[in-house]
Amino acid sequence: MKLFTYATSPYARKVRMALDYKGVSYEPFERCYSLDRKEDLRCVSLRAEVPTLVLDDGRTITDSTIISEYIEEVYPEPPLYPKDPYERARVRTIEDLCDRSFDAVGFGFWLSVLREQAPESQAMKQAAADELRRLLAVLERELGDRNFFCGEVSLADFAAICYVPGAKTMGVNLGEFARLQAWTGRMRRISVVAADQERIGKAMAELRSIADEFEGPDGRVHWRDSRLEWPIRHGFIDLVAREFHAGKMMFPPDAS
Ligand SMILES: N[C@@H](CCC(=O)N[C@@H](CS)C(=O)NCC(=O)O)C(=O)O
Repeated sequence: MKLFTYATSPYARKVRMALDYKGVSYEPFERCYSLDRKEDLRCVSLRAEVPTLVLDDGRTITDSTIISEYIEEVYPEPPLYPKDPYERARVRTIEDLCDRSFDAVGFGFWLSVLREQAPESQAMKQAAADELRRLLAVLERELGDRNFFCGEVSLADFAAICYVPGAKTMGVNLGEFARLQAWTGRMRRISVVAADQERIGKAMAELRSIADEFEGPDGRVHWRDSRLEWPIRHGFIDLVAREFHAGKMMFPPDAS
């Protein structure tokens, strides 16, 4: 199998950890953001997003949640979803919170760093940090006194580890969330998580600029669903309008 992936994409990281945890072998193809950097990915995925899994017979699966469910069905051991239906629902809920809300808050934060000169930049950073604290409090409650979110290690843990350690960069002290901090330590001791942390650490160290990471060569940023909701909900609609009128927004292709 082939996996279109990218070291800093939380969606791709989640899927990679799931495959590694189950001992499934695949060939990773690093494809960074922006449509013009990944013609081959465009040919196999309607939305041209990472992660995309290409099976040995050429069939493809896109979207980290759908890929993870497929992997679980084809490679059930070790399981990444608990047996209990309610706990399975909790895995999906926590994964969704990460994919939708944590992603949007992080996107808002990095956009404010990228647009440092914009009048809204400081307020956006503050709004992102404030909402991140509220999201971390939700995770802290979900974790409760368990070692992992849903008993044993599950996809919920792999989804969350892609976001929780990033709190520091956004000015939020993880020490405010003692249970999550201890969970982070436990997660880092899992070999596939340690390997992921090494990959992301290396990618961040090699980053030349935020623009390099965030924008394609045409200067456009990838927007979609909750990434669009977040700045509007927080009152930064003028910044979004300026981005749009300056031709700096990139959306997944039509009919995807
Ligand atoms: N719902 C998708 C979201 C995937 C996604 O947004 N991937 C981003 C990277 S984090 C991407 O490939 N963006 C396209 C681009 O920037 O060109 C999933 O769960 O896999």
